[in-house]
Amino acid sequence: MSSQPSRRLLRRIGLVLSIVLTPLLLITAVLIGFHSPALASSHREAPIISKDTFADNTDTYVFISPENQNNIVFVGSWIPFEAPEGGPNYYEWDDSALYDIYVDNDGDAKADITYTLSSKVKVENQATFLYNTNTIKSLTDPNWNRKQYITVTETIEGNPTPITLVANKLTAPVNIGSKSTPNYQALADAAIQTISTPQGAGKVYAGQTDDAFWVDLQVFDLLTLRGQKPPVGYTNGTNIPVDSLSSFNVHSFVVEVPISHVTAGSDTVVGMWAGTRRATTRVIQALGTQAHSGNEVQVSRLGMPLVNEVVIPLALKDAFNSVPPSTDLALYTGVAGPEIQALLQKSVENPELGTLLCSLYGVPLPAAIDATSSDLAKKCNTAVTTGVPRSGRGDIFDIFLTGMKLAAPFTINTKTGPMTLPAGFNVNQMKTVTPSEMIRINTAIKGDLCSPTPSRLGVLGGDACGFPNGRRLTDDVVEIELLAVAGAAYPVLDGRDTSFAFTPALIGVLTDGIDHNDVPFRGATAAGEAPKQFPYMGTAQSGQEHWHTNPFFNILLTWISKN
Ligand SMILES: [Ca+2]
Ligand SMILES: [Ca+2]
Ligand SMILES: [Ca+2]
Ligand SMILES: [Ca+2]
Repeated sequence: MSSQPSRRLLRRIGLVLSIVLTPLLLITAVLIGFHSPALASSHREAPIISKDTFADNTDTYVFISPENQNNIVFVGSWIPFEAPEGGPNYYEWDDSALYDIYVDNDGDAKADITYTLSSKVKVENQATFLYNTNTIKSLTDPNWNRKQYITVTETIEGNPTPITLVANKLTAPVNIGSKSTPNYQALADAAIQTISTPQGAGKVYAGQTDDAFWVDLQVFDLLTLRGQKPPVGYTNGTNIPVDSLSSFNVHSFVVEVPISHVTAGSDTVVGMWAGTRRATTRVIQALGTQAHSGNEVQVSRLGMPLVNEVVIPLALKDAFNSVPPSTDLALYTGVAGPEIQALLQKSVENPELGTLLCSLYGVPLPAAIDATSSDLAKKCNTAVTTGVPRSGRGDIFDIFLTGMKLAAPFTINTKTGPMTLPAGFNVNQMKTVTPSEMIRINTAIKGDLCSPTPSRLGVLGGDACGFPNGRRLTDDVVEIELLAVAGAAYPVLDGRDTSFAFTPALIGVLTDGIDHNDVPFRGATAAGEAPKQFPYMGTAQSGQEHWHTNPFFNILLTWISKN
């Protein structure tokens, strides 16, 4: 497994080097030549939500539709680590939860459009313990005993009456195996719903899919990146990278609508995040029943990947899951008290991950208090003035909280060749800026402006159509964020510390050896290729085929690829 990407990537290096002009891109090119690294996006990232699996957002994505450049696609995934063979009560949407995808189009950090998924299970035959009593040949097949129906609404801000886009339609069953679900793809496709908006048709899918995130979670062993030499990798034991999420499924809610349906006025940028709501009160009743009542409150939230995982400190993780982006600025500027303000601001503008990279592995940080000091407290921290937002790392602040505007020229790869964007170029900042955490995408950056060979490193790879300008399924966000924390984007987004230069020699260290998803996305012919077909996520993996990747399997794959 590890030998294949390196040959492919070496070829890409040559390609990139031949057209790269800016130092940042050179750095990226060097980076591509080495193996990559890791952190899970938002899987079990906070103490309380980790005990509420069915409400746990795992990832969010927003990208221009590969099928239609006039459409935008929003994806929310939930339920981490779904083992495909997890029966007899297989994974499904939680009927007592509401799953939301939020879109802000005017920059006030409040949702202007909310897509809400709810579900209802109907058991056809209570006399069996089985999920299905024979092969499931269609969604309406009576052999599928535990059917689930979905409803999707669209709520427009200011209009109290939601619009029903999908009314009580069957979703797909889970992918069990070749006896129960021999033609799983057809079942999943049958669950795709066509929806209509005033600006044109769209699509919805809400059901089991492959988990599109990939990462070696062993990174949480004191920031170990397997595949690297010690001290970054291990001295003893297994040092082979593993995609910890390989072979696992999630449940995904995918909404595709015309771009013009979600943008406002002349602003081409929108922000998106997802969340889960639950009723405040659950009453455990006699005979194994439960009752849910009270207001629906948010218990999970996810915009940018890895924010709650590695940016937000433990003390605030579950609180973060409970608040909307519209409260972020108030918390950041001290409404909840000076301690929280200081903690939040430090978490973003002097990220702990950067301090760890610097103190454990000697990665130099931008705007270090004293870059030459032998005192790690000075060398490995950036000064932050509490109460003055963006006084610390402006690059991290912009990427996560406002969207990006260039502080210095930056060259991207386009269909017609390299194009240098001038200082001041607006990558993905809305006209009105309310600092708040969400994924922002400039819907005008698409088509010919994208790199003809999409870079898994997104904007850092010279591909303006990738993360953190939106997030595609193929973007290697673990690596992009490690690089960003190490200052790869600092010169073009902040640059106030003119003595800082991102060190190419360090780039090979910040990789986890896992470059792409374990299975092809929908419509693609190989893992790592861009998806071509709605709902874009890889087809749910089968319980029959479930073989969780382990180092020995990797060795076997490597051997097979060489022989
Ligand atoms: Ca990676
Ligand atoms: Ca989560
Ligand atoms: Ca708004
Ligand atoms: Ca996967």
